Parts: sequence; structure tokens; C-alpha cells
Amino acid sequence: MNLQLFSDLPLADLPDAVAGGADRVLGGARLGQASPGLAPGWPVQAIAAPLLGKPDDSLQEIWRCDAACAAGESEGIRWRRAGNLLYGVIELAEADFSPTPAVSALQAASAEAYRRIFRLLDAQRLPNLWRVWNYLAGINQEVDGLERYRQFNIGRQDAFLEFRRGATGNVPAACALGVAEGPLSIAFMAGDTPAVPVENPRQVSAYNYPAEYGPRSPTFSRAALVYLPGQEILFISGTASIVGHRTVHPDDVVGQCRESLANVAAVVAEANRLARTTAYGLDELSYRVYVRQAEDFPLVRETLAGLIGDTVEIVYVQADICRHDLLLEIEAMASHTLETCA
Ligand code: 3EB
Repeated sequence: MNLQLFSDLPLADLPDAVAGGADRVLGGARLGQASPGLAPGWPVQAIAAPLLGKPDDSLQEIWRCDAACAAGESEGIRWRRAGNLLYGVIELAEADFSPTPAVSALQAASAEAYRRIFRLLDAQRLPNLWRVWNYLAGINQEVDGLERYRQFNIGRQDAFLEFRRGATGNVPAACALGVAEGPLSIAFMAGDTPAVPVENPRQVSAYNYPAEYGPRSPTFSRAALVYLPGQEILFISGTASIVGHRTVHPDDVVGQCRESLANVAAVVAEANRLARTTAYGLDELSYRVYVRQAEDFPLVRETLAGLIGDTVEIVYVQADICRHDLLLEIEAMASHTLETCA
């Protein structure tokens, strides 16, 4: 089994990378605000956030494997599976959930989305959630006294606990970003073997954040090492300018950029202690960088080019970060061949 990410393909119906092999596409994402075009046969996460530095404002990402995929739909989740690897996408409209004085529509939708994901993974006997991509509208808006990101965190953690999954330690790599409008959108990858969670010694684990960041902690690990036959994949979660549990360099986008990359480097170093293959390097990662204010983009690009070079693959997206004082967030992935015993 081999899984490969194509992170910057045009929005053509069948890009060259998949021509003749659409059944080998596990799934993907479409980013930008250009018209999404015809829906392909695989599950796609639509991320309606502007792209930065791309005049046509659109791209698609594709996860391609070297085996044919099985496809299905379960409780509104579109998914595909190749061997013991599954990718799915769920979108829930908050309007379909009735708020109560105790539970906002977003909290209810978040819990329900994760419950459906866990039911699918249990039914498919692929219980290990490896990587989750979360997008929601108005992430920093305060509604009924609680920021919407914090409402999402309650629903997410409730579902983990309800399904007897711990909410600390063995939790997936993730990101959680704000877009202008649209449904709660969650994409996920899961497998038959547990991910190896990776934390960052420079940061308090997010699942241990103190209550000043919300009534429930976020449920994610700083990175995850996951294994397919013959392959090791490193997923680095959304990584921001946080040291300990505090935001550092408020109002200083260059400072936040440097600190975020220092955190990515620390996570990579920690992953390299745990990895079964050769060490990962910052210059081999494939990056997605979320920038809160579009006008900061040139400075962010210049700063990152100075730190990791300008030949590195980076997709820039304008999105809201889950703390109002964070100006950017960096996520990344890489893959290594695993030497298998003869
Ligand atoms: C942080 O480190 C920044 O809630 O799933 C990064 C990655 C962040 C994932 C999530 C949030 C999440 O706290 C925010």
C-alpha cells in the first residue's frame, strides 16, 4: 500500500495525477473560492477560504493510493477505503440542530459529527482516528457568552468520552480553522493500527490546556506517526505561536511565524525520536499555512522562505485561527518508505 498526497492540483475534473485511476483516489479537498466544478467520485472536503498567492484562487488536494478503493456513505459521511485505510468527509448544517439553553447548535452538531465518525469507524473495524481537519464558520465569534471554538471543543470532547475514547494522550492530529460561512465540515483519516501520538516539549499538550481557554480542552495531539504497509506518514497538527499554553508575540506576525516554525521543528524533533524511518527534515515537509489577515501574507511568505527556503511546497490559505490573538497557523505532513523485513 502506498498513499501519496498531491497538494496543489488544478480543479480539473480528472487531473493528470489521477487520469485513468479515479478509483485509486482515496479522497481529497478543494480549496479557494473559485467555482467548485463537477463533483468527483471521491469524498471531497470543500474549504471555502481564499487562497493567497494564487490568482485563480482554487486548487484541489488528492490522496492517491496504489490500490482500488471501496466507497460508501454512512449517516451523511462520504467515505472511501483502501485496505485498512479510510478517508471520510462529513458536513453538518447547524440550522439542523435545535439549540437548548445548555447546548448550542454548534456544540450539538460537533458532538453528532464525531459520534457518526466513531460509529462508522467501529462498523468498519478501523477504530483508530489518525488525522482530522475541522472547519467552522465564525470560529472566534462569541455567542451566548461562549466563543464558538469553545462550543465546538465541548461537543468534540463529549463524543470522544461517550465512545469511551480517551480525551487525552491517544488522540488524533488535527487542525481547527474558521471560515466565513458554511456548514461544520470535518474530514478524517483512520486506520486499523493506533497512531503514535507526538507532543511538543515546548508546549502544554492541548488536551491539558487550563480552563482559561474554555470549559473543555481541545482534543488533539501535536502530531501523529501512522503506518501503512511499507510506509510511515507524519502528520503535524496545526501549529501556532504558543509557548507553554500562552500565545506569544501578539500583534507581531513575523514573531508568530518564527515561533510557529520553532514549534514545528520541536514537534519534528520529537517525532524523529519515535519514528521508525530516517529523520524527517523541515525542508521535506508539505505545508499548509493559514494566515488570518490577507495583508500579512507577503511577510509570512518572506519569513518562511528565509527559514526553510523557497523550494518547499507551501499552500497559503486565509482563515481564522482558533484564538483571536493568533495571526497564523502552520500544518504539515511527510511520508517515508518503511523498510519491511524480508
Ligand atoms: C493550538 O495549538 C492552536 O482544536 O483541533 C491547532 C490544532 C489548534 C488543532 C484543534 C487547534 C486544533 O491550540 C489551535
